[in-house]
Amino acid sequence: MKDNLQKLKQDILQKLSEVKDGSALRNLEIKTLGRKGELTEMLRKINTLGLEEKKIVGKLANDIKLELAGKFRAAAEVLEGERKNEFIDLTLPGEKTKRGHLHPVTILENELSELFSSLGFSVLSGPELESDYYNFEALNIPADHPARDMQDTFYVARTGAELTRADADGADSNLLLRTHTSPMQVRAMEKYGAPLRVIIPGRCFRSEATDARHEHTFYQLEGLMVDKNISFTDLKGVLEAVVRRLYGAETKLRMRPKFYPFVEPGANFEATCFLCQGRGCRVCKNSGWLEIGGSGMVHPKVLAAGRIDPKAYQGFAFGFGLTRLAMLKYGINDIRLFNSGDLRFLEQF
Ligand code: FA5
Repeated sequence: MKDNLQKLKQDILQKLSEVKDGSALRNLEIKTLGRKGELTEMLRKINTLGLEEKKIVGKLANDIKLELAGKFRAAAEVLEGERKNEFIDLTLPGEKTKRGHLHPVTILENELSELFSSLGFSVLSGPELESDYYNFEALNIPADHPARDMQDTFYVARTGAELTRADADGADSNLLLRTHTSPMQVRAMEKYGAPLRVIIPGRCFRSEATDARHEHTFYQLEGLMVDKNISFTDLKGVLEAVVRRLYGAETKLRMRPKFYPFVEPGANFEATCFLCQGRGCRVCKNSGWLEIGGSGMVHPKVLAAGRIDPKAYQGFAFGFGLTRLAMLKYGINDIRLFNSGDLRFLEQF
């Protein structure tokens, strides 16, 4: 036991000579002299020795304990002295905290939300995990409609609890990742009735073969206005105001007929190419125009699904491809960069 005590003492003195700061010193002191410290444990064992041995070893252990306590005190004083003498240069520049910033799609979403709010629209959000009913059926796209092929998506199995909600959503309603923000048209009409002015920005999903302009996960911004005596000219006026705000006062808007089952008539809308100002370039495939989204007058069947009388009210709706808008605004040539998480890309905004 005497040998063990001597060995422990040498060990501790060695470690003490290597200590560089106050917190390391405190840790070593606790490990040695603390309640469960190595030396304390050894002192406890002395009780198990015979009387004669106890006297000799006990004295040695106490001497070592006192000696080490003194060494710890001395080391603490030295470190404290060094700390006080340390020179702190207050004129050195501080460490810079890295600040994050908004994603380019969020910047655009905020800009458009502000613009539409100034036109009297409220901003809503809706579920990304949507029912088949709201995503397709209520929008006049029945199960066998060819328009479903254009918007293939990811389907999610329901649990027992969700089946109850499916009944409320409509018959045979499976869950899926929404393919567009249009399901919120019917949800908003059901909840708020007419008259109504809302926009719904949000994330959408499609089972796509991805390329520079198509992603499986992207953002849209839906708009819906329902009132008495609403016409196509109101739709065009609102869309014009938006593209001019986004791309400058000289920007022109072009609308061309396009079929969507939930509007009648339906149209896509295009803006003068931001890069070539309509002269034709690589980005607009030499057409001078860039497609931004789909729009039209709300189909009477969709108004009825939203419990609004189609004989008393009309409405228009539009869906911007928000991620595509961001590509146009910032001159980004590959949509896949948005979800890449690549900081070299994100830090540019
Ligand atoms: C729709 O999604 C309709 N819900 C739009 C609409 C709303 C029409 C209201 C009428 C009334 P479409 O599939 O064309 O339509 O998509 C609209 C826009 O979303 C496209 O112009 C494009 O900008 C964007 N978009 C569609 N698919 C993708 C994709 N895979 N990746 C990125 N953007 C996409």
